Amino acid sequence: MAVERTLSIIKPDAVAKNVIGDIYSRFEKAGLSIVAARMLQLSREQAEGFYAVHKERPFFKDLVEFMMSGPVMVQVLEGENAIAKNREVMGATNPKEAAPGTIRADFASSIGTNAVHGSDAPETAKQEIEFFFKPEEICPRSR
Ligand code: RTP
Ligand code: MG
Repeated sequence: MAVERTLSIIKPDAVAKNVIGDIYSRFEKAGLSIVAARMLQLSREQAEGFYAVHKERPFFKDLVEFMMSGPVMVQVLEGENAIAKNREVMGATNPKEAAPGTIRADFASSIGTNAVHGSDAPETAKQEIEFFFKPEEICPRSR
């Protein structure tokens, strides 16, 4: 299996719940290493730019407002099969459909307020990592 990198965001609701450490622990237990991280408050431009793929969707405005509503923790996760593994640990977008023990089952309150983001494919992972981090800000664990 290939070593991959993926972009993860702990969204404002989960930061406000004070569960950054709990979520980091789940990543690490799943074999994912945090190789870059930054806390920031997204500007409207950043939130709209990051979710530009959804700009025609009815939930876009609410999504942007929510992502700007408080600080987020942004990290690059590295490990074997990291993109799929992170999405497995996250659980389904809608917490009502998320498997027990997943981050969204435990911390998300609705489909819009759903605790975490994770890249969904190699190409989007690359774009999303570049959106937040310069190459020299990433500290690879693998050789
Ligand atoms: P994410 O991008 O945040 O990791 O989530 P995802 O892949 O599981 O879901 P995606 O389809 O990419 O949607 C992005 C985010 O938009 C919000 N959403 N709201 N109200 C709605 O029907 C609705 N649908 C999607 C969610 O917060 C979702 O995470
Ligand atoms: Mg998505």
